[in-house]
Amino acid sequence: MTYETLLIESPAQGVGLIRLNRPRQYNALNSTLLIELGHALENFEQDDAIGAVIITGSEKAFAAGADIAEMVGISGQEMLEMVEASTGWRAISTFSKPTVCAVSGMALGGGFELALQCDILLATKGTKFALPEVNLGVIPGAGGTQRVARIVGKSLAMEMVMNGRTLLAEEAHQRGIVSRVIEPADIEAEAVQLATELAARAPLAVRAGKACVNKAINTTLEEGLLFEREAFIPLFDTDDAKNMMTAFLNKSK
Ligand code: CO8
Repeated sequence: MTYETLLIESPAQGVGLIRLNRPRQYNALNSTLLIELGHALENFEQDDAIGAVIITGSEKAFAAGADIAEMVGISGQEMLEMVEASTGWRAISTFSKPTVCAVSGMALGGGFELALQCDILLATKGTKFALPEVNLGVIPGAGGTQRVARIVGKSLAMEMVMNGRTLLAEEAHQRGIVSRVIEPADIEAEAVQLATELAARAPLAVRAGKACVNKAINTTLEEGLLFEREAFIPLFDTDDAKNMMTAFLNKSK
């Protein structure tokens, strides 16, 4: 499948890669890109050969946010219609397989919000993360205020949302936004290696683990523990659990 704003690659067995590809606009997320992203994710969701997906951009930019040229002058109602048509947001938030986001250059506004919806964030040294929507008279609208506040805490989240404060990758790493900071030359290889490992693991266990961690971020401990119990028990009925525990005891693969 070819897209106008995305490149789809298959860098390793079991791994799908989506590359945002609007180089002249710093990969700004226009409606076409967000619809194509929804389509590409849906294809990977349905493809049993794919166990993990990488989302990345270019060395210069992951994405500079929503496309301002599309938003200028539109009404709230028109924005609502645009959001509802942008299937990529829904697709990333419901995607069941693991996603690795490899970010270089900058992840601003909606670009940062897209990265925050991936499961594991890797960033190159010096990459800039920011929610600069306030400079345009609006606020983040794809979960940025909620997700950033949950990760970094109130005070820094307030600076980022109300004052557009930028975090470099190193600080984003210290604050738990990013799990690894990597040399620019190595980020893609590291993302592929990580995604390959994830794709090779027991898929039902990986998906259950993803769902549980996401639940932890969104609910009380009590509800989260119940959710974990409900995800944990059925895994004992899977062939993977039976075979992998037997293999461990037999000291075989
Ligand atoms: N949208 C559209 N075009 C953009 C964007 C953008 N977000 N960012 C850059 N571009 C375009 C520029 O207009 C310019 O186009 P042209 O060459 O035709 O003039 C080209 O990219 C290069 O940009 P610059 O000349 O500005 O390049 P610089 O290197 O000087 O600066 C920056 C690069 C820092 C990326 C700068 O362009 C910038 O600050 N961009 C805007 C960043 C921003 O404000 N992002 C937030 C957007 S709002 C948002 O994301 C809301 C999300 C809500 C999602 C809700 C969904 C549910």
